[in-house]
Amino acid sequence: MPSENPFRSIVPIPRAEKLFSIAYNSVMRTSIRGTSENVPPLQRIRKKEATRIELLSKELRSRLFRIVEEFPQMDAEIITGFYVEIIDMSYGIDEIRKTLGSFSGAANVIWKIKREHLGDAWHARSVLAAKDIRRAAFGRMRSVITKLDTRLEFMETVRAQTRIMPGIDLDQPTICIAGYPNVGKSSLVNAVTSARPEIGVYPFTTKEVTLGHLKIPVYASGTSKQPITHIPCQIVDTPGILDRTLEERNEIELRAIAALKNLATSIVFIFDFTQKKALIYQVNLFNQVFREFHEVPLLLICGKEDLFDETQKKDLLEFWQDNFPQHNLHLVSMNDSEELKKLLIDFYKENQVQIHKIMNKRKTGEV
Ligand SMILES: Nc1nc2c(ncn2[C@@H]2O[C@H](COP(=O)(O)OP(=O)(O)OP(=O)(O)O)[C@@H](O)[C@H]2O)c(=O)[nH]1
Ligand SMILES: [Mg+2]
Repeated sequence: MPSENPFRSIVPIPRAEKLFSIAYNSVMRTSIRGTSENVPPLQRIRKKEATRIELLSKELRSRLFRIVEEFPQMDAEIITGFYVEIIDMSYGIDEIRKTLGSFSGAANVIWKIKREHLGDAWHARSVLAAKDIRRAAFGRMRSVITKLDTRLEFMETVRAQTRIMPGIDLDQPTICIAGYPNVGKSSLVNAVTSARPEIGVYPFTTKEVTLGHLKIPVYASGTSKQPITHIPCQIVDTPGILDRTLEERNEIELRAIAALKNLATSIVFIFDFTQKKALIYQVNLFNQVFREFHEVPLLLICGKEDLFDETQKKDLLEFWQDNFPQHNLHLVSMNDSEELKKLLIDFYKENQVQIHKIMNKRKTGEV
């Protein structure tokens, strides 16, 4: 499995007009050997125009095949399942396959056009006829490319969007930050990593899955002051998820689910008890996540601690103890980045055996 975003290095895909004109200009600039002044004019022009037909066909075909070949195979066996799911949701894998297939089809049509005109160019009766034959071949090739315009535009949209997706390394532990909208997920990622996801007062501020990194220090012994090494860990910010069934979820929520399903080796679930009306929905959502991902170590955080007074904090923790005695809840403020880092590092260390078990399963495609 590649550790980088497999779409990052695909070169921009031009629109039809541009694709044709780049190929056309390159062919018309090429000097053709064996067409010097001491060869009879008709013979010279026949060779020149026939060669141009060959060259344009070759140029266009290689440009079309390059687009097809550069795009990674949309197969979860080959690229991380996360990418496959996200791209399928946004553009449809079948649509992409069909579009790439139409580029290969067009390349074959261009090859046929070349074959149909080449003999005529070599046997042209006059200089003018040779040029006309070449123009006719070029015209037909151009119209094949023009018909691909909306498909080329579509593939360029796919390329531009997919290249900015995070590069995931399945060899690193991955903590996915999940929860109801507006609870402080991006604020946490902002506090513990150098990533700067957008933070907003409105729900669904985060629309895409984004990535930050946290280094987990490893000490030789419990008394060592200096770490001997660091374990790199990916922290994934996800869009908010509402309490509803998979069928009812919007595309933004489904991106969060795709990250939890395909990337998470542990999950931090954040509650926001200041959203009182939504509390029941948050609890339902937590139950869903807990059921669905029961194998994955789960850390529960209640954010916005700074907005509660001491009595409210006490009531809140009592409420939690009475209703969910089996789950520990950590009350924190997203402004306290040191405490948050410590919480995440301890969480990793307490669960590292299970985390690495899940990492191995993900790499071998077992989960
Ligand atoms: N006072 C206080 N405000 C917080 C805390 N954490 C987050 N906020 C505020 O809560 C709001 C939402 O924070 P975000 O980090 O964008 O929340 P989110 O869960 O990423 O939201 P979505 O991406 O929309 O799902 C912002 O106005 C933050 O400033 C906190 O610990 N204390
Ligand atoms: Mg967010």
